[in-house]
Amino acid sequence: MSNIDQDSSIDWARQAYEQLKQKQIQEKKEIQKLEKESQEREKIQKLEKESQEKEKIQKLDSNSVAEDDSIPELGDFDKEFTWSAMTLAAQGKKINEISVDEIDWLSRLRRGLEETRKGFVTDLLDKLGDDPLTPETLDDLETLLLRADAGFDSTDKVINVLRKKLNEEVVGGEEGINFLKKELRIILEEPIKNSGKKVLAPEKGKLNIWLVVGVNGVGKTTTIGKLAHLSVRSQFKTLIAAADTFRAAAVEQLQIWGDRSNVDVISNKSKNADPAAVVFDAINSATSKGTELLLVDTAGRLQNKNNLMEELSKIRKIIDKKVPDAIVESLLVLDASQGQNGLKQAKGFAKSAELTGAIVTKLDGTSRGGVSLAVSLEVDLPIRFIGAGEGIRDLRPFNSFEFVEALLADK
Ligand SMILES: Nc1nc2c(ncn2[C@@H]2O[C@H](COP(=O)(O)OP(=O)(O)OP(=O)(O)O)[C@@H](O)[C@H]2O)c(=O)[nH]1
Ligand SMILES: [Mg+2]
Repeated sequence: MSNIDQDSSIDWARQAYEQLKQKQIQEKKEIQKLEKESQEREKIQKLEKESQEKEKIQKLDSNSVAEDDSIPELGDFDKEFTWSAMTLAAQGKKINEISVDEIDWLSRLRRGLEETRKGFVTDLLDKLGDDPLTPETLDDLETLLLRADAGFDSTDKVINVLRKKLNEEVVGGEEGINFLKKELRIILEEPIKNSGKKVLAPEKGKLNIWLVVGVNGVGKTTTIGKLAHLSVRSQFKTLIAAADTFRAAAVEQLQIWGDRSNVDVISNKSKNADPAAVVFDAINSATSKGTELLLVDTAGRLQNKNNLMEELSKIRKIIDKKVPDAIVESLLVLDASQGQNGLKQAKGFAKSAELTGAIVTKLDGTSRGGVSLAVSLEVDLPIRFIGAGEGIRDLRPFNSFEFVEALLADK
C-alpha cells in the first residue's frame, strides 16, 4: 500500500469512527432523554393514581361491592357437561382432578365452535354414517375442510393421508373420524413441538414481556384484558402497557379491563404519545415492582402499514436494549371470522414482527375456525390461546386435543 493510500484509508476509517461515535452519543442522549421524561411521567402518574384511588374508595363506599364476574358456576348435568367431562377424562384426568372452571370453559368452547361444526362435522357425520369411507366421501370431506377455512395445504395433507389409508384397507365411519382427528391434531401440534414450549406461561420470578399485535379490531385489547385475568389468577405479578396511542379511546378501554383484574395500566394520555416511550415507562415500572408478566397492547392501525411495522420494531428495540434478559413473546391476534384473511395477516406479520405465536379470537359465532389449522401448517405458528366470547373468562390456553374434540363433537 502506498503512503497516500494508507493516508486516505486512515482518513476513511477516522470518518467512520467519528460517525459511529456521534451515533453512539446520539443514542445515549436519546435513552437519557427517555429516562428523564419517563421519571417525570412517573411522578405525574403517581399523583394521578393517588387521586384516582381516593375516588375509587369513595365510590366503593357509596356502592355495594362490585359483582365478581370471574367465578364460574356449576350448571346442569346435561349433554354439555358429559361431553366436557369425557374430554377431560380422555386426557387422563381423574374425577377428583376435574374443576368447575375446566368444565365451564369446555362447554363454552363447544358452544363457541358450534357454527364451524354445523357446517363441517354435522354434514360430515351425516354423510359418513356408519358406512366405510369411499373416495366420494373424501371429496366431500375436502370441500368441508376448505369451507371451514382450513386452507389448501392442511386440507391436502389430511386428505392425502386418508386417501392412502383408504387404498390400503377398508375404513369404517367412526374409525375415519378418529383418524381425521389424529391428523388434525398432528397439524396443530407441529409448531407447538417445534417451539419447545408445550404451553405458553410466564416464567416465575423473571420479567416476561408479551407483545400483543395484529390488525385493527381483531380483539387485541380484549385479549390483553382476559390474559391479565388469567395471569393474576395464576398468581403472576402482572402489569399492562397501553402502547396503542393511536386510537383515542384505547387507554380507557384497557383501564376498564385492568380494573376488573386489579392490574395497573401504564399509559400516556397526551395526544400522539410515543408508543415506545410508554413501553419504556412500563419496563421501568415493571422492574421496580418485580413484575413477572408485562402485557403490551399495540395499535392495530396507523397512517399506513409500514408505520405499524416500524413502530413494532421500535418497541422491540427498546425492550431488547433496556431488558435484554426479559423473555419476550410476540403474539399475533387473529380474528377467526376473517378466515383466510387471517392467514394473509399472519404471513405479513411473521416477516417483520418476529412472531412467536398466535391467539385466535372470536371462535364463537363463526364457521371458519379451521383457519387455526392453516396458520399452524402454513406459517408454523403455535396457537397459544383461543378466545370464544367477549367475557373475561372466554380465553384459555390452546389445547389441540380439546380444540379438535370440540370441532368434531357429535351433534
Ligand atoms: N364474540 C367475540 N367478540 C370478541 C372476542 N374478542 C374480542 N371481541 C370483540 O371484538 C371487538 C374488538 O375488540 P378489541 O379488543 O377492541 O380489538 P382490537 O384488536 O384491540 O382493536 P383496535 O384496538 O381497534 O385495533 C370488541 O367488540 C370485542 O368485544 C371473542 O373472542 N368473541
Ligand atoms: Mg385495541
